[in-house]
Amino acid sequence: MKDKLNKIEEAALQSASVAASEAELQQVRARYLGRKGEITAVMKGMGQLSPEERPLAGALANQVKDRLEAAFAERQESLRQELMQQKLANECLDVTLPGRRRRRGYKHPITQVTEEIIEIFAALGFGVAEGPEIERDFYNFEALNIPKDHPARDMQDTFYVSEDVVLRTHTSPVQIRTMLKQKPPVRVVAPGTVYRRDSDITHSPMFHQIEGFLVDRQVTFGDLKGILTTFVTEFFGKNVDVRFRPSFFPFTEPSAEVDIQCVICGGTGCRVCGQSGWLEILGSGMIDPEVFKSVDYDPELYTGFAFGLGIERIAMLKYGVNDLRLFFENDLRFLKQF
Ligand code: 2U9
Repeated sequence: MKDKLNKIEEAALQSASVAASEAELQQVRARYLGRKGEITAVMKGMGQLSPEERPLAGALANQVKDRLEAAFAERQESLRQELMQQKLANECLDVTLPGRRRRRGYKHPITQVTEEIIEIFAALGFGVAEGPEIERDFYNFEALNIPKDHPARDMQDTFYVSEDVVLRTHTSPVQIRTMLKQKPPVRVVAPGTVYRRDSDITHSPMFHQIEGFLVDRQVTFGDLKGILTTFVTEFFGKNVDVRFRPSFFPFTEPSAEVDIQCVICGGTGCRVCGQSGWLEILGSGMIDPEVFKSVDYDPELYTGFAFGLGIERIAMLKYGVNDLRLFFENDLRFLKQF
């Protein structure tokens, strides 16, 4: 009996010492100390011993059992330590490493310029209005005194959805809709996307405009000049020269285009300004009485002015961009510079 127990103990200690994980050790433990284990079997067999032999054998078996329990516990602890050391080595964290820089998004330059223009006009008391990009002929042309045979209605310039429906060629229909909803005094700017059948380095079939208008009693061309000069000097700087040049639009009379001193050459003449020293930046005029009639404003009572500008063109001049298509290519190397 004693020999047998010694052999079992030796084998159990050997197995425990080579068990490579807690699970393996658990199996070893079950094999020797479990309900069907070898030590348990020996203890169960003690019934066959004589009553004199039994206490000694029992004490011996219990001692072996206790030593094995202790040895298994010790092995288990050292396996746990090993595992912990391994984990610490693999999962080490260097808290002194510099953090990863997060890349921030930017507003598109066209959005930035649009917001800057809106802000200047907001400070002058103008609100903001928006409208649909797919428009009825009436709002885009008819109400704006653009007669049926006017070149602006030519298939060359306009995307037709149907005979009566177009992609708006300017944001002017927003002003028509505003006037139909609201009586004077009104002061509104209308920013938005517009569409024209045109495509080269200075024209895109989709581009952005901001138009504005003011209607009240006794509004004069002097008011137009004052507001637009303020806008131009706020946007391009106090020192830039401004001039008003007579022009024609079907929806304004009289009409004027506004030029600034060329921001590239300072007025001496270059390729950008076509050697003239001046850059055209917006169109404007006193709203034609015919337009007032189509929105049921009394032209005897009210006068007003309107203006329009292309945002891409203004952004190109402000930032010295020479190809309008760059704004629509979404190349981050370009966009990041704003
Ligand atoms: C109403 C009455 C009048 C808006 C105006 C212009 C002159 C103009 C162009 C600038 C560059 C369009 O983007 S562009 O090609 N616009 O020159 N726009 S007056 O006049 C209006 C608008 C609405 C009811």
